[in-house]
Amino acid sequence: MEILKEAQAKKVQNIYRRNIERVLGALLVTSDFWKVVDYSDLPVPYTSTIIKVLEEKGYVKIENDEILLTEKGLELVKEYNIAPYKDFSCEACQGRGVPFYKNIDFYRTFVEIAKDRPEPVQQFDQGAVTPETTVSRVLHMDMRGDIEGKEIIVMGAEDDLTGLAIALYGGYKRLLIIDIDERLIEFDNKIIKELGLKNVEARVHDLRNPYTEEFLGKFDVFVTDPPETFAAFKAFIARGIATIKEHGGAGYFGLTLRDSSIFRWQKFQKELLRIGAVITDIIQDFNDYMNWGYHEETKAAQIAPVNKAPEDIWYRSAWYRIELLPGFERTNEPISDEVFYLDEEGSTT
Ligand code: SPD
Repeated sequence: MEILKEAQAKKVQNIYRRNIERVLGALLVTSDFWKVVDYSDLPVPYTSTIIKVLEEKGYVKIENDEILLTEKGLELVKEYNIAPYKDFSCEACQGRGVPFYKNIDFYRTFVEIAKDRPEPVQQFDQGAVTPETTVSRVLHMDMRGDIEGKEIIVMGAEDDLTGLAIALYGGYKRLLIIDIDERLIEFDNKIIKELGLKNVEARVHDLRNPYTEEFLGKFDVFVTDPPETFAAFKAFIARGIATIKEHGGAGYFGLTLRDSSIFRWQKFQKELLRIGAVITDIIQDFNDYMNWGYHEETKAAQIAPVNKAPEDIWYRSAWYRIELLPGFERTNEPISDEVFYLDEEGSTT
């Protein structure tokens, strides 16, 4: 409670005792700050503040960019029976429940095509998921009956190439891919043309602008991966829901705990229920993001208690699937770009 109060005094409000325990449990198995963030399921600024309080109180020391529990820290862990972080997730599917190699030809084709993809840019908070993740997303959608014969819109986050992957996979009735980044749309269109892919269109669109009639109520399924501020969540998810034709339609998106707290998840989830959605799937750590080249320029790098950049995958997100129930709400208001990417919990943009 003392550690919690100190962290809260440093303006970290959205944490509770369990978060301190998770950080200590992570420190029992790793000294890498970015792994501690991952294992704690906490936003970077919150993990950083907790580590700084632990250091001030002599429970940890930082040497050569490694965070180490001191004798006093080890005694604390023992006194409160804090368990080390454990990972028993399935090695075959990497915890996703969908092994990417179930359709190995599709995976190989996607990897070959994705090797020339544009680099992530900071301007749009890009950071692409691994090819294994993208392929698993598509297989998961197909498994849930959301590809065959469906009209699908992929909205933003095309740095993950999920739209292109669905186009390669086929089986849908119609596919529309929209993204603000011209480079990604050009990349998709080049492949679509070269391979002669049918019933698919990729075009530039800024999701902050309201949709025209051509988007509203025209699709069975939407897919996106929003930044984590509430404004961005509304821009991406409310817009996605507005594209759905009728009840029974579905939406897919990632939500992370690296740029957002569990308290904000509750706010997101309440908003989903209010709109008339039901959450059918939350697969924790489904999405693995490859490290992005602009890390040094981010708030995350500045506030981290170490100078070492992440070397391995540490940024992961849960994959959500929602279904729309009778009477669901369609909204289509302009979205302000204030706090679109960064706020007190977000730091990786
Ligand atoms: N800026 C780092 C990469 C962030 C990628 N977006 C993740 C969104 C999760 N909803």
